[in-house]
Amino acid sequence: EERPEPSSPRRVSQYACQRRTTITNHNKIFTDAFEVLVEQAEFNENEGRCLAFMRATSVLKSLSGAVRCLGDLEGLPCLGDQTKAVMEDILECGKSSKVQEILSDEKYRALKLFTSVFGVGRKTAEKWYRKGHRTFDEVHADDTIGLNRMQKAGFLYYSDILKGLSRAEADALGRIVENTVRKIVPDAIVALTGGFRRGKECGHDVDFIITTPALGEHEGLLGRVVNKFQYQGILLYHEHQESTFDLTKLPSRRFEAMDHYEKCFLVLKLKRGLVEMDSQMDDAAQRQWRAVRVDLVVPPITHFAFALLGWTGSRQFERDLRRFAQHERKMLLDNHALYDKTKKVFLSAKTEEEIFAQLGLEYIPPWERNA
Ligand code: DGT
Ligand code: MG
Repeated sequence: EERPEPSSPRRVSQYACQRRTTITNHNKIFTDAFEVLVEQAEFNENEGRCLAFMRATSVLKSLSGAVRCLGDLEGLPCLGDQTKAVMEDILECGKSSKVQEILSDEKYRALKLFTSVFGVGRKTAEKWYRKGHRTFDEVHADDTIGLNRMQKAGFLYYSDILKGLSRAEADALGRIVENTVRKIVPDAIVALTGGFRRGKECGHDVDFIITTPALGEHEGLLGRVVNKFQYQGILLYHEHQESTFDLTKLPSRRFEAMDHYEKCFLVLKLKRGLVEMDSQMDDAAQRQWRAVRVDLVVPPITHFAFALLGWTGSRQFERDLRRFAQHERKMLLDNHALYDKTKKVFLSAKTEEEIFAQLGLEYIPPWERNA
């Protein structure tokens, strides 16, 4: 008697830090829809719904093939009735009516537009919406609205920043940052982090971690780097945040809180490549340069591994690393440190591999953290 091969039992973890997620997403049709639902839930401050759709999105991204029917979802974590209903809609009609409805919703569209400006968060967008504004022109025409420096830069370089950067542009910027930093501290460490470290082909900004092998030598470095950018004529905007780092503080439980390292949010001029120059040019394109967003973060060398792990992302990977640490290991993890609540000690680490090991996790390389 012939028996069908039992389908291999799938053991997919509920934690993104126990899954390997490359940039190849076989379920984009579903995850694109979920991302709209996440955003809508964020705008409405519905944290539970937001988390549910973020986790579902992340699980689908980790799959090695496309989901063809709801049966394919058997045994997968984080997929509840709500997410399955949306997927069923997409499987049947090619799109979700719920998502279509949101995409044409006036409030969603306005908030989406406003938050696409560098320096405009959900709260500001909501404020502008409640004043009755729906377009940038309406915002600009309102004298009662005062834009901060970051928002002014955001509008000034809007289309350049919105376009984001290619891998080649990120590499070119990496060389500029590295050359500038090394003129000040020759043996400084400049590490590409964020989405590009995970292997993404494009990104909304480029993120770098900068530090020095000699402890203490990183102090004052960032200010000097920014001065050099200014001198080179490539500095369009910068917001420098001083370190508020405190070694004795326990890791933060709140994920969304920014870390305490000294950092700088920048808009820099990047020279255009020759290839681009040939193509049809509008006014903006006739400039020899374009504006790009760059983040520089400067931890002390002792905390380099934690900063690198924290800034490599993805956001969902980071969220689940922290959740795993807390719920499975009774440890607290953030961009600065790992703390064992049972033993009441900080666990140090020189490399990302050591942090994974301290957590009792299999090491996941950056290109498999696209959760
Ligand atoms: P993108 O949009 O192409 O630049 O993609 P990513 O993944 O580079 O995203 P980005 O640049 O916003 O942030 C890089 C990583 O840094 C992100 O995965 C997590 C971390 N990060 C950035 N901002 C925050 C924050 O406000 N809080 C926390 N906890 N982490 C952050
Ligand atoms: Mg980034």
